[in-house]
Amino acid sequence: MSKKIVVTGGNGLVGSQFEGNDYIKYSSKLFDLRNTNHVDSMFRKLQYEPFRLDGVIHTAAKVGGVGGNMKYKGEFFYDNIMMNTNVIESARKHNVKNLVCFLSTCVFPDDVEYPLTEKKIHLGPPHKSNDAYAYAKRMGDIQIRAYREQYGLNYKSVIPTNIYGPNDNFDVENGHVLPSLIHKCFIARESGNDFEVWGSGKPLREFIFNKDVAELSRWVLDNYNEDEPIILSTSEEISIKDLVGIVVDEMNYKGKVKWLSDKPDGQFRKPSDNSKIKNLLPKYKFTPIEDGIRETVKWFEDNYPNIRK
Ligand code: NAP
Ligand code: GFB
Repeated sequence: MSKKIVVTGGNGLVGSQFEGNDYIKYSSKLFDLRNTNHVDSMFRKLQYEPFRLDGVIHTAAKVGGVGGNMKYKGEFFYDNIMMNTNVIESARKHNVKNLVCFLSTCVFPDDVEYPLTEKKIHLGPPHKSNDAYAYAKRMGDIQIRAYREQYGLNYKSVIPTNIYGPNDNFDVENGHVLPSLIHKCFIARESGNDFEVWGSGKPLREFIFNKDVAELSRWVLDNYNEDEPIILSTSEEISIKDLVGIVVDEMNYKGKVKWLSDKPDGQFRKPSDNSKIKNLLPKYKFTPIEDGIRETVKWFEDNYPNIRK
């Protein structure tokens, strides 16, 4: 009997990168993962398929950038805590032995000694801009540890930094910084208006390409079996100002960049320590940010206007 891995959120930025016969994916239109009955029917249905369910990569989440996180705190808390709770519990009930849960570097405390390591998740409150989402995600870590301890399951969590790539959500108000910048730069180039960027440009961020996240989290599913989450990061910081410079070059934008100082800067920085994944996979080559942005811009231009936005 062949083996399959369920990818929740299979249409998303990360989920879309799991390609081939190993994977089975369902849209939220078929199973709303906030609903316990839906999640149970998804796993029950899988038991009658002509393949064996070999693991779950749980990417589904309510996700957004600093704007979305500040505006929709209730939804970001409820949707994420319900999805994680349901998926992990139903996987257990249906005898799934291996599962990867997605956290995010925003789970870390705002005020903590840098760099961020896997041991520092619960040492203080997260940054105010995304506290609701961060607390919901932190509970994924607690649930995974509890299920490992009580049930002896090979469940574990990954902590990626800011992810970008083809198939992102290019929503200019609620999306993450890179897809928002690409979309806004495109609109400015086509309309002749200024390219409006939020904040001071001084904050620092770390970015990871969606294909790298998919490859690494599949590796984690197959090879990692620890209660401590694992950070997926290049550990290379870039300022928002320099990021804007790369987007402007790649989009061939010749107009004016206008900085909107009344828009949020968010957390100043969140530098992460990637030594754990580096020690386990010393030869892994992360996609350089310039190459990843070039591929994302090409994908955006090729697919516009049929993009998520
Ligand atoms: P995404 O592009 O927004 O995709 C999320 C997917 O979740 C969507 O395809 C959506 O499915 C699904 N989903 C949302 N609500 C659902 C519901 N109620 N029921 C079923 N499915 C639902 O997100 P992503 O950027 O790929 O994020 C993947 C994971 O990485 C998330 O857990 C996120 O927290 C984490 N993460 C993301 C970032 C980042 O910068 N993007 C950074 C760190 C961690 P449909 O399309 O079918 O509606
Ligand atoms: O990706 P982002 O929205 O989220 O990046 P975070 C925010 C940074 O980019 C801030 C600047 O410093 C903004 O001032 N920025 C500049 C912009 N222009 C724009 C723009 O047009 N749109 C956006 N969105 N930002 C998120 C968390 O934090 O990180 C999430 O809120 C998640 O929960 C994600 O964990 C990885 O990096 O601040």
